[in-house]
Amino acid sequence: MRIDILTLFPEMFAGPFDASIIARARAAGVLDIALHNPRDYTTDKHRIVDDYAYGGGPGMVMKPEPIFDCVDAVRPMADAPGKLVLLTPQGRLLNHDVVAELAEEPRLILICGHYEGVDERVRAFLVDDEISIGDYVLSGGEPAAIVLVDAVARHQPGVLGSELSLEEESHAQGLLEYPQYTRPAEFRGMAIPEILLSGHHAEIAKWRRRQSILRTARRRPDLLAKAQLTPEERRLVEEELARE
Ligand code: 6GU
Repeated sequence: MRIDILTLFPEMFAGPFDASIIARARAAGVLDIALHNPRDYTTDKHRIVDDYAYGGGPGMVMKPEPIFDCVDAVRPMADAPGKLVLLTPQGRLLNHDVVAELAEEPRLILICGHYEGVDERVRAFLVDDEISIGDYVLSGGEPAAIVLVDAVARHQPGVLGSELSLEEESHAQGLLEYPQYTRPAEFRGMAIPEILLSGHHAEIAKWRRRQSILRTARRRPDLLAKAQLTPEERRLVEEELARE
């Protein structure tokens, strides 16, 4: 997958893209990331990328020309035209399904918004999609782009140790993940659940499913409402929550 990122602050990506999963995906050749600065596509002496809002009001707005010109230059840098995504708190909320959908694209071109926003003509006439990572305001789209790239990279073939870990993971089934333990089996008087030492794989799988369901019921009832549970599992939730 190819990802182009248009940003006024390319230096913000150096750390996150050079460590862990993203670095491994890039090294393996399944993820090709290129950074581009719209400021390099200005034509005036002062390389101005923002201006006052028509109609007045506080804050600056990103000018349309450097963004349109940058996109025009970046498009032909790879074969696929790419899906053009604006990162903005006004976008649709990123979740597991949206990540899985974006991960299927051969190419994404991400635009990181800044200041009070971008000129509306970028939204209306240039971008294909708008994404937000949550209901709070960041000072720019860069941290959101990093989140999106990380989440999408995990879906690329060969990036995780095994493809199974993606399916098992939190949210893939619409449930939160079950509790995980590693050695030692007892630490400062805290023992792990005995079932995990039993070697009964089917019983362990049942325990984990139960833990996932109950944890989701307690912490994220909104997710549980949408999850695929058997009538028996629904009963279990009712019983356990009634007890608390
Ligand atoms: Cl994508 N951008 C900004 N500036 N703030 C956000 C966001 C994006 N997602 C949540 N808050």
